[in-house]
Amino acid sequence: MTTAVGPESLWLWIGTIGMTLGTLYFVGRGRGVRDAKMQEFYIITIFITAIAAVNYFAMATGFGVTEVMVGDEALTIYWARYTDWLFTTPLLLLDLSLLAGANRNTIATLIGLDVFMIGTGAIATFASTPATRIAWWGISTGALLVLLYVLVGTLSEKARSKSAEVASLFGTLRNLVIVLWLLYPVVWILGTEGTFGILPLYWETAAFMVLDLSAKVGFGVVLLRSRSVLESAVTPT
Ligand code: RET
Repeated sequence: MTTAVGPESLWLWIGTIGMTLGTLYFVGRGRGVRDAKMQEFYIITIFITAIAAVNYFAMATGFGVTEVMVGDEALTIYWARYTDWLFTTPLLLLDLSLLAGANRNTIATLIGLDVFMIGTGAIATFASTPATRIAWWGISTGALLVLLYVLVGTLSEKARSKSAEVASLFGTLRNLVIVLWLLYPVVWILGTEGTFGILPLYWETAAFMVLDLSAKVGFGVVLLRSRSVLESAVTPT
């Protein structure tokens, strides 16, 4: 089950290499961390980039790609994005939740909304008429907006009860997530999936690669930068 991959494979290979290097870097940083609570951050973050690395590899080698007919037009669909996002976006939210000291209900709400968002986004991607594609995109984007609302409300309030440095790190990561995550539905709708034909597949693939590397490797670098901040995050106050 392999499909010919076009010139956009350049970006998919850069994504594969970037995610692999990110994984190795986080493994290196995590060595020697003994505290079980602190290890959680490293384990989660390592899985985020490792899962992305294999999905990028699947896309670059033509496994993670298929065609979807919309009317009489055949769209090239990189489905492995969705298997990547389905697992990695909940893990990113888990990192943020642990940092903020969120309770179980808040974590479940965030991850529930997230899976709902990626699931309905996948339906949008495979739907066979432009109108239904846009409708599912709207449903998925609605879930994203509610998710970000919880991030800004409940989760930020939780983080404020932590030490000043943890609250500040949380604020940085939260803002990064807000900006980057909002760009995904924009790239989707302007790209080939949106069927408006504004952004060709080549540039869409480049845009998703830059977003994915920033949202995963960039996020992880900022999160794991300071051991002392993480230490204070896992110390009960
Ligand atoms: C889709 C299309 C439908 C509308 C929306 C989307 C949102 C995707 C998001 C993806 C985030 C991915 C991340 C990857 C990790 O690096 C599915 C594109 C709202 C928010 C952060």
